[in-house]
Amino acid sequence: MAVESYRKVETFKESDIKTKTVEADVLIVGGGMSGCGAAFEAAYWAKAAGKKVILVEKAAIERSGAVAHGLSAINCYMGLSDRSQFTNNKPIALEEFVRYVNLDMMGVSREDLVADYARNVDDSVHLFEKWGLPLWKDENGKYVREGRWQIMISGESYKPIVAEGAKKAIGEENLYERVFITHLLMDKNDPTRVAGAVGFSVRDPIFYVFKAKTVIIATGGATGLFRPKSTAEGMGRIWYAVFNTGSGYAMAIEAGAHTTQMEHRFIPTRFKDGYGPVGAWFLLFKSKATNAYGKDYTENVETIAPYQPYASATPVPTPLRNHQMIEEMVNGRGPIWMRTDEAIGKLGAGDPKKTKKVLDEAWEDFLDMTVDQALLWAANDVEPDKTPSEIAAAEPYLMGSHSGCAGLWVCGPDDLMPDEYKTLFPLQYNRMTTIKGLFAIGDNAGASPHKFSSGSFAEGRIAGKEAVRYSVEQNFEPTIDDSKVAEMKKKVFKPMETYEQFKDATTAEEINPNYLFPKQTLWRLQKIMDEYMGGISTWYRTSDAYLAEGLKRIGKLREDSEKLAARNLHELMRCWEMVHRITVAEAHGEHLRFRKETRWPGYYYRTDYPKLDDKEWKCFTVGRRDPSTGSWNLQKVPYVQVADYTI
Ligand code: SFD
Ligand code: AMP
Repeated sequence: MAVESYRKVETFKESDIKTKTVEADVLIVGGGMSGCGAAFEAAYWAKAAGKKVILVEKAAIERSGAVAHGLSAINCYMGLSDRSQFTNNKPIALEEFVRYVNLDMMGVSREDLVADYARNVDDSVHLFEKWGLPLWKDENGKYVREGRWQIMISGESYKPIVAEGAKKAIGEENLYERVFITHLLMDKNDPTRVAGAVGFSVRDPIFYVFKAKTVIIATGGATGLFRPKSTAEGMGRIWYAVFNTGSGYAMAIEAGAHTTQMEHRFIPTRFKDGYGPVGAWFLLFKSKATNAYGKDYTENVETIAPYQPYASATPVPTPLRNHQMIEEMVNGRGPIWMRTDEAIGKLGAGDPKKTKKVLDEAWEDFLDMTVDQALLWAANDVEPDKTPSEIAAAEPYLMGSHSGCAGLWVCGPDDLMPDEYKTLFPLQYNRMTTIKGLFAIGDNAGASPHKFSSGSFAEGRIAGKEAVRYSVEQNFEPTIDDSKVAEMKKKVFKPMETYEQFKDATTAEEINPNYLFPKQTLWRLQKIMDEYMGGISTWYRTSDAYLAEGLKRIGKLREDSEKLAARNLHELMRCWEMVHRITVAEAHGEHLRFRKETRWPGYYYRTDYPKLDDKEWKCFTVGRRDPSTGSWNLQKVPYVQVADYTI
């Protein structure tokens, strides 16, 4: 689509919009890493069972989602080839990884889910290699490890390679691209069971009704909730995928699914302004980061001493590493510098050939994954072997696949899921949410972080297989309430009607008391979240009183979102992205309010409960928004250690 067409005014009356109904057994929403994994695996089992799998994506899967512009590492790879180790109930060989993930979450994670994707992930990585992804190899033909669990790739084309695999598996005819999903459909005869989803084409005036026995949500995390550091012409330059606007979370919440750990967020430490990731520098190049006075602040163990036993973990948990850095900045010892010059100097050891190799790898790291960072270096004449580069903590992102674990409560594998969880939530299909037939994967599955790209794909495969099993075993035909669908269609296209109705009531299009555009809604949301819910302007600090006020303001914004206006289909998508973001923001606020402690300093601080409180809060928060009243109910769910390790 040409740039002009985003700006062009082309509204449609609801009556001029065609409705297309598509039937399937398994509907996958989102064609990112986890969605592609789900498609690949579901297609295999569906073929044998005579079932139909479709995938719906708001963009084009070849370059969509977090991996759209490539990656330079696969951050989840176990390197365990002997699968016979996993036949016992306990994930013996994976204990080290599960321990690492759990400590990184400051003691609270769904170890059953973590062990489950981890025991399956290697196979997916080998598949990527078979499909043509170049993995770095050393002189002995072994993968080059960035760190203990991370391996290096030349991954600019990672997503096209993975997408091709998924596309071939399900068949082009079952792929619906540039279709934005807005709502889930519940079954007419059983409102606790999912029966499909609705959405619209962002290119043509078509309303889609997808009728399906089971739905897998794979729409990534939620970005753009908080005011970002990038402003004005840099707006939109953030670390995580701008395309991921919390759709899966929001749609599941609106349908009454249980959420977990939605107070959790990820604050990535990144190269300032370009958002270049730091992992390769810390782990592969063994770089140090220092404060303005040249001191390696990670040696400041007293800063994190109050957060034992987690502070003694190796590596120090991600939030605590952030905390060490933030303390430097807050106390006037910033800016913080990644000592790229020293690291390259050490690795090059005075040998020009060696130095050139390291330099090439350093540039490739960004060119493969965060091309903007490479451009920023080039634009500023940065020679990383000569000068250090500034790093900083970014704005918060809600996600469940990186070092963040916000998401939905899902069923674990039968052999690993603790009885406590089985009793509380009697679910029978791995990765199914508390809504019958609705599965959640990747960023959408909560309390199970560190999946990254590969683990998300592997988790998609787990869910894809289970969704087909569900569609075979559950003997029902989804029934759709036609009058509800008609209502939804009206609602979905309302922003266009609002615009047409009121556009002449102003001489300045953007200033109109009758409507608001999505961008204006975005700014208002980001201001509320930033100032009341622990964004960058308060150094991630909040309290009950601030949260209460923030939630009140989110409530008003939700009311006003009824008046969103759209001038074309693209802007209509922006409207619905905002509606989804508002629901996720509310969930975040409710969960933050419920957990009365500071469990993840460096991610956020409760100034009224500044301490970590293992006695009361070493547990999951689980929430549910009542779909009919909109009120939230939160509960504690005990954390259960599954793997055999000691802290
Ligand atoms: O360096 C709708 N990630 C990294 N993973 C790694 O393995 N190695 C790395 O090097 C990584 N790094 C990294 C990473 C991400 C980013 C942005 C950068 C650097 C700059 C993390 C992984 O990418 C991430 O964990 C997975 O991709 C998560 O998978 P998933 O499936 O949960 O999300 P997705 O891939 O973004 O896909 C979501 C899809 O949904 C679509 N979508 N479609 C229809 N209707 C709607 N309403 C929709 N809403 C969203 C999206 O378009 C997208 O296709 S590093 O930092 O660690
Ligand atoms: P990042 O580039 O920050 O996304 O990190 C990539 C991978 O390296 C993730 O698995 C991180 O958890 C890990 N990582 C990043 N920095 C460090 C560090 N200083 N110590 C240990 N692990 C790290």
